[in-house]
Formats: sequence, structure tokens, C-alpha cells
Amino acid sequence: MITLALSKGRIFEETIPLLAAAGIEVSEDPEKSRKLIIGTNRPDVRVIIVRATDVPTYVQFGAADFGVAGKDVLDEHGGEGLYQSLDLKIAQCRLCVAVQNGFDYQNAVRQGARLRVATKYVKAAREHFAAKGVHVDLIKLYGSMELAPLVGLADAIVDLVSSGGTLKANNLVEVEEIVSISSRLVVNQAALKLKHEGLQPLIDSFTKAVK
Ligand code: PRT
Ligand code: MG
Repeated sequence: MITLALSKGRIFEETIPLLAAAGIEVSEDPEKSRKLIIGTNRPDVRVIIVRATDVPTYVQFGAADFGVAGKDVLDEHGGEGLYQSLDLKIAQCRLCVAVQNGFDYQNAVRQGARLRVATKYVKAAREHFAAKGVHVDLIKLYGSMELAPLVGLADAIVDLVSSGGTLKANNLVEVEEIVSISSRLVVNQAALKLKHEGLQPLIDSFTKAVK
């Protein structure tokens, strides 16, 4: 059995065409069904539905042979035990620093002020501000980062932006891009050897489909 770990939402939706290119059709829609293990038209291939941030963990421990995860998630996870095989160029966005409209970020940085930064991406944020020599107090959040500057929890946030609509709706502006993000196919290192016959053709089809 070959097991693919996906998260619901954009990653699932954008992986479907890549699976189709490999001749694989999932038998259920995870948005409608509550099933966490979904079969496919191939009796030897199944999909498991996990939280986006949990995909690397399932693959790392071999509970899934491969999976699709954002570069943001992989960077925070560290990628131990994972073979990062392919940029799928899906679920694209960028990791940014944003502040409330009117907050003079460049000036605060110039003045050497200690900034309070709220984020889910503590590792990426720490590295970014350390490289700039900016002193920050990081506040770990698990979602709705956009709220933090509006209620005085933080001066800035580090969060993903795609259309920019969420920032705009909350009177925030992007002041720095840290890194551009897309989703990657990650493979369990042991599975890549032990299940090579089954896995490699799928990886090859994904590779072709991305091009
Ligand atoms: O949503 P949930 O809490 O269940 O989990 P999750 O946020 O970890 O998963 P999901 O499915 O939302 O995101 C999975 C992956 O998609 C992320 O790890 C990213 O690699 C990628 N991705 C691409 C995004 C976005 N675009 C994105 N726009 N992930 C999140 N967002 C959020 C962003 O955090 C912000 O709140 O969407 C909002 C901004 O969107 P715009 O279009 O208004 O700019
Ligand atoms: Mg989300």
C-alpha cells in the first residue's frame, strides 16, 4: 500500500490535477465526507487527510510514504527524515512582515526599537529579524495573526499572504517579503528505498505534470 498525506483545502484541491496526471482519482471529497482515509481508483494507493502542519510528521515517521506540504510548514518542521523531492508550484504565496496602516516600520527598525512580532512562524521570523539585526519579542499564535496589531498584542506580524485581501480587510500593509512559498512533495526516506517500484513512477508523473 502506498499512502499519500494531504491537507484539506487548497493543497488537496491543487494536488488533484497532479494525481489525475498520474492516473489516480480519489473516491471521495474530504470537504463532504468525514473520512480521514480516502481510497482511490488504484487499490494500492490511498490518501490520508491530516492538518497541513502535521503532514511532515506523518511522512517523517512513515505513517505516510509521501505527502504535500507548504515550504513554510517544512521550514518550521525542520524536514528531518524527509526527502524533499519536488517543488509542485501549487498553493503559492509569500511569507511577509505586515503592520497596521500608519505604523512607521522602517523608522522603528532604524531607531533600533524592540518590536513585538506575532506569528505562527517563529523559526522563520527569528531567523529573518536576526539576519537584519532587529531586536524582536516573538509572540506565538496559532491563527488569525492579522488581529494582533489591531488590538495592541503586537507591532507587526509575520504571516502568509496570497491575494493580499485579508491584510487589506484588516487595515494592514505588507512591509517586507521574507520568502516566496509553494508546496513541495516530500517522501519518507525509507519508503523511497523499500517501495521504490510503486513510489518512483508516481513521483515521475508528478514531475512531468508540474512541467
Ligand atoms: O487553515 P488551517 O488552520 O486548517 O490550516 P493551515 O492554515 O495550516 O492550512 P491551509 O490549508 O490554510 O494552508 C496550507 C498551506 O497553503 C500553507 O502551509 C501554505 O503553504 C499554503 N498557502 C497558500 C496559504 C495561503 N496561500 C494563504 N493565503 N496558507 C494560508 N493562507 C492564509 C494566510 O495565513 C492569511 O490568513 O490566507 C490568508 C491570506 O490570504 P489572502 O489571499 O487574503 O492574502
Ligand atoms: Mg489556513
